[in-house]
Amino acid sequence: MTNSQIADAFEMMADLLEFQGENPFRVRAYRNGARAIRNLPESVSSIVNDDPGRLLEIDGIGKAVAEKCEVLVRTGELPQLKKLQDEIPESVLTLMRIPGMGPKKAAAVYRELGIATLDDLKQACELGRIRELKGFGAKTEEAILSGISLAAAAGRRIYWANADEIVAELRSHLSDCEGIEQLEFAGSYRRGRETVGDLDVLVVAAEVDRIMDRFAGFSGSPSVLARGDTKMSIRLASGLQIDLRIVPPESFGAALQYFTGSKEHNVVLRGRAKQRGLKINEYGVYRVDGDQETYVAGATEEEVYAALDLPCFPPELREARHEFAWADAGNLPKLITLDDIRGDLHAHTDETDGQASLDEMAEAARARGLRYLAITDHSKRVSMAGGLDEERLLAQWERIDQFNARRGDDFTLLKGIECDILEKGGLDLSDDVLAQADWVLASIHYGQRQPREQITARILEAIEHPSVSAIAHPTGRLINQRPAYDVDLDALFAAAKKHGKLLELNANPMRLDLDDVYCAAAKGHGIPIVINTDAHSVESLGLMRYGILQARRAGLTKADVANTRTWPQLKKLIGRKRSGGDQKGE
Ligand code: DGT
Ligand code: CA
Ligand code: CA
Ligand code: ZN
Repeated sequence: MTNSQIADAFEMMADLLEFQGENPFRVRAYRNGARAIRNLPESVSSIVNDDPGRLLEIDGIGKAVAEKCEVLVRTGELPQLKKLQDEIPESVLTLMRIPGMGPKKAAAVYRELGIATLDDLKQACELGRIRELKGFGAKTEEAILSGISLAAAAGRRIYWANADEIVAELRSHLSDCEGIEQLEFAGSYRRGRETVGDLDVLVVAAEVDRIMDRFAGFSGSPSVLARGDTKMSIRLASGLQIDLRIVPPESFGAALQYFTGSKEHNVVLRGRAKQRGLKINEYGVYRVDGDQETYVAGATEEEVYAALDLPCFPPELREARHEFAWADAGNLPKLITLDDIRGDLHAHTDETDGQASLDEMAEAARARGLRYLAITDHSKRVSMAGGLDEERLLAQWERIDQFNARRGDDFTLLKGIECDILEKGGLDLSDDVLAQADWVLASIHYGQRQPREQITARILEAIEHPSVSAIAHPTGRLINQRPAYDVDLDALFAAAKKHGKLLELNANPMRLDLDDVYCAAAKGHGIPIVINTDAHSVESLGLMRYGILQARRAGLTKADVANTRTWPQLKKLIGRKRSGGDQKGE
């Protein structure tokens, strides 16, 4: 079982217990456990197998959770959870997951109005029955209604980062199966989409039965949805479907190309094949001569694309957006890689809501090979996180100076801040303090549902502020959870361009904000992107790779991303534009 599956089980326990009105401390214990496990760099399964006593040493894991971890890992299920799931109609769970709803509100509508399905809830909202419930109101009703459409659109798609964990597990599960000659994961996973609907695995293997048996034994006992001669599908307990296809070696490249997709990319490809008197499908590329078909290519993806006079597109670009035009013009971008990144410009410490100290974050960044890290804790308005006022910020900067004096030979800690853009407009810290920073991120945490003009005006004002370097998570969306602010992005791009400000691609796999499409738009405006982890712990400095994937989907190159530069170069970039210079040639 993966950590995320175990965490899901505890989160489900917490939701169901809370739905039942259980003691909040018990509910909290499961939630904390789920979070601790989700953030854990080690596998809970291996801890249970090696030395279960060690579970109790993990922050956030108490006795109840530790015991249930053991049961889960050993048996693949949790009797208490099963019992709860039997008592509460499953459809109610979908109500709890609507953004703006939660277990308490779901329990209230179930209890008071007998609503147990999304459809009933939607109807009740439209009839204005929800606003009449105690503790609800018209605003909540409206939020629930928009949450319903978001939930419906999101379906059961999982975050790419979770898919990646499952892929790693399945790889290792299949790795000791004899006779596998080639194995590759295709589909949206390979294209690096931010969410994945199902996983698609391709295998070249001599003995089909052996591999199918092994596949059926993955991760507890998944339900086998179908098992044929060359194709098999399973569904994991989490609901995720995995499709396995066994293909002959001479078709492996063609199958990999076909099942990587996207469907839209494949449609264009088929058209191009036809123009050349060729036919392409998941078995290969064929020359068509009357009713005679001759195999031309199929063993590798490279030869499949070459047969159509095309480069082997990076999977991230295969969305039928610009890739064919780029290939025709011979200017397919050389996409950014993780190695190109020199620094991280968004990180928190335990001075606010981060988990590690300033020194720990700095040393961890250095150990990852970064040359600079901006410490950007929250400002005072973000009181929940213990945000910094001017005095505490200046004290932190003094410690940063001391760190650099002591350890700053080949690494620089930058004096930064994530300054809140206030609800009423304006920044949360005084101008003279902000002017002393190396790096200022401005971002919105409150008033996210304000009307378009208001929220846009707030962001534009921040962009115009002389000390602001970049806007962090510019749209505020949380994938599958919360829609973007209603912000006028064209106005935002125009202002960023005019004032020489950068825009963030927040690498957190639940944010990825700006997304691929908007990053490409920003690039079109000539606005440099900064890819930041927004790390709240030493481990989460590793989130950078998710941001890189999204940047690649946007077609960004090393030159498009500001934190591939050295700090002196980057400093010039943000400084020079402020006095109206030209940023070309960096
Ligand atoms: P997902 O699973 O919803 O996240 O997205 P994909 O892209 O992985 O879609 P999936 O799993 O349905 O199919 C995998 C790939 O197989 C898809 O990207 C392209 C290819 N494919 C599937 N069905 C068709 C089809 O009807 N026509 C074409 N041209 N390609 C298809
Ligand atoms: Ca898929
Ligand atoms: Ca599929
Ligand atoms: Zn942050």
